[in-house]
Amino acid sequence: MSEFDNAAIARHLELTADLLEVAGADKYRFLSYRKAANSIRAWPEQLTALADDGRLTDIPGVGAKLSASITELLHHGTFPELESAKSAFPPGVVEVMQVPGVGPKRARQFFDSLGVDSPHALGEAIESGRLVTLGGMGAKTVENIRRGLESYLRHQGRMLLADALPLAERIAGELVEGGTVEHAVPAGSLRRMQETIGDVDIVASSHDPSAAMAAARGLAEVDRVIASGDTKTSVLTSGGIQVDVRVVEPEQFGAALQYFTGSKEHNIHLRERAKKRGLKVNEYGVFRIAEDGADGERIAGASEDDVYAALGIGQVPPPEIRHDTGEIEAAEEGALPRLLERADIRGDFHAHTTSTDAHSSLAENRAMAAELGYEYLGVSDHAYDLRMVGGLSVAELEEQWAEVDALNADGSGAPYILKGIELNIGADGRVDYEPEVLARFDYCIASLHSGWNEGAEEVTARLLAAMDNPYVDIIGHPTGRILGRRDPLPLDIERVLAKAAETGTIMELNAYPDRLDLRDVHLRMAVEHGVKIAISTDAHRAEHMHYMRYGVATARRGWVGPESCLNAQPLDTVRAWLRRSRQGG
Ligand code: DGT
Ligand code: CA
Ligand code: CA
Ligand code: ZN
Repeated sequence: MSEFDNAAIARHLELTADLLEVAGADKYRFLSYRKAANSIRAWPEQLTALADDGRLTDIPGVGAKLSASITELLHHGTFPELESAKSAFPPGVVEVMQVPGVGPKRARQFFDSLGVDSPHALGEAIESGRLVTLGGMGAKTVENIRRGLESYLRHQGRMLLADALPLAERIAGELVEGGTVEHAVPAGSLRRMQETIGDVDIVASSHDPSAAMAAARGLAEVDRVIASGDTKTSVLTSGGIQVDVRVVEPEQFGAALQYFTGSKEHNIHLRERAKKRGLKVNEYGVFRIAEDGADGERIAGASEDDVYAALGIGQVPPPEIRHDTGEIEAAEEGALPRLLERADIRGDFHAHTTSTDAHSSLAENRAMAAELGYEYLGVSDHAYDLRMVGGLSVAELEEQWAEVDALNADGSGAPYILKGIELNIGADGRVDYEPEVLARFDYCIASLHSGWNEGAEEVTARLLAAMDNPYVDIIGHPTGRILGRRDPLPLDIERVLAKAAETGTIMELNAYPDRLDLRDVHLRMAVEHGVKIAISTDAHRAEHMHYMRYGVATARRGWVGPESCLNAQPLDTVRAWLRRSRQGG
């Protein structure tokens, strides 16, 4: 039996849901697959273990029928509902559906009327002008789809960090446990914690390379071996992910890890630097260059510390910032900032509950916050204007506040719950509720949830207006992007950050794996503007609060230190940073 990891199972269930939706199936049917996929992605244990014990139905949203389908999938690589859904349409139709601006109804329409069966065919239909002849398709809609297709093609073939990292860590662990390798570490874009990953690179050290390569071929996750030589083995996992395992001698491990961590730009800068000093650096070590130009004495290679030191760089730049954007110069001067760490995080400000569209109760979220060692937790459900996901009325808010007060007074010593909300930024920057209601929250997040087709001027103006509202403390997922599915809003980030600095508005770094918004370059700009960052998971079930890890990693990529991070502060500092307390409001 090949081993499917949770992310791979989730993707198969999502594919089934997508196919059913295109086919016009009952909403209840396809949503049940999506809900289950959502739980499974965040589930802390591997489903293969649960299946062995017959415990799959422990997962919320997984009943007897779905449990049987997952068991089939684990044993045979597919299940009957998926196969019958696949046979109804060419699989390319699902890809068409995933193009931003298309969706299931239009994918079906394009297929039925124009035979569009792939993103490529969609591009042709747009170029030839055939799409605009269809009912309901104005020139503006077609233009949106054209841009959506561009964005879709840019992201194709890459996976989310959160889908790849747990797999890579499991594989590295498995290699070490097997006994043939000493160290095994995920390298490449994964070690740099890039938001999307092309392939997984693992660097291993061993005194017995051929045994290590055999171990790589025999990993439980392997579906197919692509190539295997003396120092490198490439495999495809059953989830369709390519993994490159490279093995070196232990005294070369630091040099190999450095080389295969990249980035390419960082490595090129190091190589040039080495050259100027009469040195050469590659994946085997740092060498002096002999008179005749050949490799001379080897002076470093066992550890990354040695490699950088041999090049005259006293500090090792953290992998997340190795992009040749000033980190080498700072490291040389011993001036690297202390970057945020997971252990600095004391709470989470963005977590939804069963009062709106999430799957865990307030008490369950609090229990998770306690498990994570937090001091405080902000509840921030959707506000009234987002009624379609159960946005809270004032009466419902009263109920939630009573529950918060009761939990905070229960003497359990659990993390303190702050009363928050996720407001919707509407036309002209207006938000939900009357000021008297807004004044009763401990803090307010305000997010753009509409206006995806607005221009830069309009959408920036809306955000700036919201930031002038004294009750708006935090801007949620500021650019609104969803990786691989929705491009960021065309915000004028400079103006937004200047306004945030002026008004003391905090910017969210939404840690949900397909958002990571603000992104790295914007975070670094924010820090330079003196803007504070709140790293929040936007949890829609308690387990999602583990996504904080990806938020911290993204913050590090943006050179964010603990002094700029709201939820790295103790509670009294948090209160002082919120706008309302400074304004006596
Ligand atoms: P990915 O896989 O597209 O998410 O990005 P990476 O950065 O993991 O790229 P990958 O897998 O092609 O190569 C892994 C690392 O190996 C890369 O980060 C740096 C190093 N590397 C690869 N090709 C070159 C190269 O041509 N020159 C240098 N200096 N380093 C390279
Ligand atoms: Ca890679
Ligand atoms: Ca690679
Ligand atoms: Zn939210």
